[in-house]
Amino acid sequence: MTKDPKTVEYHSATGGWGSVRGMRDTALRERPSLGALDTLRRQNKTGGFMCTSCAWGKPKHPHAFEFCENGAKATMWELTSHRCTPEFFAEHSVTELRSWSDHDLEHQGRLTHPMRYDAATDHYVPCSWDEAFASIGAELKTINPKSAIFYASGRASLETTYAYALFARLYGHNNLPDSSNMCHETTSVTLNSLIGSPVGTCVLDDFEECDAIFFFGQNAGTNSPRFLHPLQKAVQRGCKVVTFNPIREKGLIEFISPQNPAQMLTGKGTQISCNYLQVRAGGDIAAIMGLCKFVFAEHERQGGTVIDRAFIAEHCTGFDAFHALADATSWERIEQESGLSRADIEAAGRVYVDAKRVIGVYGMGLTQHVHGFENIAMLVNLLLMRGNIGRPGAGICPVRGHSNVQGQRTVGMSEKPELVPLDKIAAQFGFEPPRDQGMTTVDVCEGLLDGTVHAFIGLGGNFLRAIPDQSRIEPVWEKMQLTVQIATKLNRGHLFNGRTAYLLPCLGRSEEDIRAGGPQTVTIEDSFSHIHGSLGHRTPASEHLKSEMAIVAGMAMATVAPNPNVPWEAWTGDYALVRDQIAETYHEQFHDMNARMFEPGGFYRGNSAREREWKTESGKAVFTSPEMLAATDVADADGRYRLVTVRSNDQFNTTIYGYSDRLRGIEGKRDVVLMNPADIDRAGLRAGQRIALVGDAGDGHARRIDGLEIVPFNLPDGTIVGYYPELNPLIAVTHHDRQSKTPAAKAVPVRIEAAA
Ligand SMILES: Nc1nc2c(c(=O)[nH]1)N[C@H]1C(S)=C(S)[C@@H](COP(=O)(O)OP(=O)(O)OC[C@H]3O[C@@H](n4cnc5c(=O)[nH]c(N)nc54)[C@H](O)[C@@H]3O)O[C@H]1N2
Ligand SMILES: Nc1nc2c(c(=O)[nH]1)N[C@H]1C(S)=C(S)[C@@H](COP(=O)(O)OP(=O)(O)OC[C@H]3O[C@@H](n4cnc5c(=O)[nH]c(N)nc54)[C@H](O)[C@@H]3O)O[C@H]1N2
Ligand SMILES: [Mo]
Repeated sequence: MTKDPKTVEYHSATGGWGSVRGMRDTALRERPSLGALDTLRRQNKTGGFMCTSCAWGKPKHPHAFEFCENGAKATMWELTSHRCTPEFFAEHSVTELRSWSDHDLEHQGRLTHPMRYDAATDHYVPCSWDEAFASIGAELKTINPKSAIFYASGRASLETTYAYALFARLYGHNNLPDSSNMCHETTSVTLNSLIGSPVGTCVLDDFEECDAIFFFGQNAGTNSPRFLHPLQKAVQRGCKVVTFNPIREKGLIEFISPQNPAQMLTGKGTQISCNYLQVRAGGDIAAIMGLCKFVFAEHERQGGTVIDRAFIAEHCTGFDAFHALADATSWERIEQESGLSRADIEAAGRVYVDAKRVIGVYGMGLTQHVHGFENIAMLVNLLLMRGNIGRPGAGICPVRGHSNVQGQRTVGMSEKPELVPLDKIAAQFGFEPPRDQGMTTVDVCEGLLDGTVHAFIGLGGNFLRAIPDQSRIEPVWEKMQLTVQIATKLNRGHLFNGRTAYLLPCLGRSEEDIRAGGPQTVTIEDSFSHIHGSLGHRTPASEHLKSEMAIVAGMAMATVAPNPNVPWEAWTGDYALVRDQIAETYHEQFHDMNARMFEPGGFYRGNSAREREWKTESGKAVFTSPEMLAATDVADADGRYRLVTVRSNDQFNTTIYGYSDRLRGIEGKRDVVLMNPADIDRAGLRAGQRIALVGDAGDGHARRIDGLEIVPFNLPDGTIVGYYPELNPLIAVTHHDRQSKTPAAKAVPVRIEAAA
């Protein structure tokens, strides 16, 4: 593993003392309330609360401290002693706050009071909860329900989400996009159509049995650090890890476990990847095609023993067409499109062929592309060739982002009516739910641009900052009649308001939620389809906060006609009653939910594809023959780059904890473009120079960000990297996965211009 002295990088392993310092820096900044350490000790353990950071599984036998640097930061960020009060809003106008950074806005601390936006003074002013609910209900009643959007950001519990989606349907729409629409919606659509399950087929135990793990575009060290423990264990028992990623991400190279005193003291970690292939952005269809070609060739060479023909004959369709396509695709094109050499791809293919059980892991590096569907379909092809789906130690493993984003989809938060048991819901609650397609995130953006969206409710999140084409959408956002944001902290999305606008502060998951029926538990679903109860213990940040469930119920009661089967008050007093309803709607998966929610390791709701029961149209698992080899449809051209937007370990999405991307060696700044030294030379630029990036979508809209600093970095030619969300204005809303409409935040076509 060579080090290029001309590029910036981090010279230590992931984990280790660096991660401990990372947590300390957040603690010093946030001065979390006394007792936060006690909360951390209970994090991700039965009877404790489930981390609000990522969705990685919670093991049956947790570590003494079952949290990572990011989970600790997320908890301290929520339990901060800073408060964002009515006095703060009296001091600063909303327009003034728009010039603040994402970090500075959230750093003000927890929101304490319900607030109404007063357009006359351009300030948020305090209001009562009753006033807020009455006014929201009155506004919603005057508009066509089909023009209202109920968004959720993947954190709210199964109980709240179930009630929220029911509220939307009682009111009259399926416009229920959640953050999944910008994230793993490509997974839901692709896996559902190819293997008949919208979620991954692996469980945590599979990582104890697999012989190889193939990683595509998932940055475990930064984004799901607790994954590094099972990964390290797997490597130590001889499992091979092969990584495809344009960036040499530290966590997939070396890891020092902060839970291991010997490693901490000696500074000697575990090497993770045995093969690391720096595929160019958008090059995975080609790279995986190369792997598959190698498997076909080895099958011939080894006398027909490599491909699992029996499995394919019994379980799959489309194999022959795919075989013909692989034969017809030349290595020359594969090398050109992937940016990898045939020798490197074949060496990786050798690991695949030699392994009995293989897991395919992936993240945003596959989903957030114009041909994200085909990216994932190619990974499915590769796995199916050797029967690596539906047996222990093997499978497909999309790593989900938000802690309950998968669960929200499971319990009805979906704009796709075909994914929701609407007949069951109709019978259970005695009303006719809408059956038409609701709006995805991209549909909402387009609806805002053409003026057909009139109300937006955000159950958490920072929609306006997370979407593409932000600079075009911010001004039209304010034409809406009603905007409501339910949040813990102030963010940029709260600074653009409809004619009537409310900012409603809620409890965080680590906080005690005492209702008529006593302290309330909530539940969430992790990336492995396991359901966990979560009990908050901390004193709420302010006495004026309400739980998300109470806020949803408050809005619903003010908006929809009373329904004897939907007792909002009773549900708000005792969430167990909502769990009974979830168990009724989704009986097979959620039966006895109240009794099972504290099972160690969570209860498993099952997955048909894991059992090799394929709930697809053909009843079989599907081989796909993609028509393209590049995951983008923008041709290569002189001066055009493929921009990848990524996260640092010092942020959680639009929440910017600080300015240290320790694992990439970038400190104190985020206004950067990473570029390889040869590309810098070719473009006649120099390290440290300030430039502008401009969008190159070719649709006539100007997209530009000025003043970015060039940082030399080890990357494939033509691939450049910058930070999300700062660079979102460069992404055209039309740049999305063609099948699922997930915005394509990777391989964004851009050019470089002189800074203004
Ligand atoms: N600390 C932290 N943790 C988080 C989050 C956070 O913001 N901060 N966000 C959470 C959320 S919501 C999510 S969805 C997950 C996201 O976690 P990831 O799925 O890891 O998402 P990204 O950070 O976008 O990084 C994607 C990775 O794909 C690589 N990549 C980019 N383009 C390509 C490509 O064309 N091919 C291949 N093979 N690789 C590519 C990038 O170099 C990067 O390593 O993390 C969750 N956890
Ligand atoms: N360019 C680019 N764009 C991207 C991505 C990318 O990789 N590149 N990634 C996409 C992905 S994967 C995702 S998931 C989206 C994320 O989009 P969102 O989920 O909408 O954004 P977050 O930044 O996670 O939301 C942060 C806000 O949530 C609120 N919050 C925090 N905790 C709670 C809580 O417990 N309850 C409530 N009600 N509110 C809370 C706080 O006010 C905080 O400011 O962004 C997407 N956008
Ligand atoms: Mo995400």
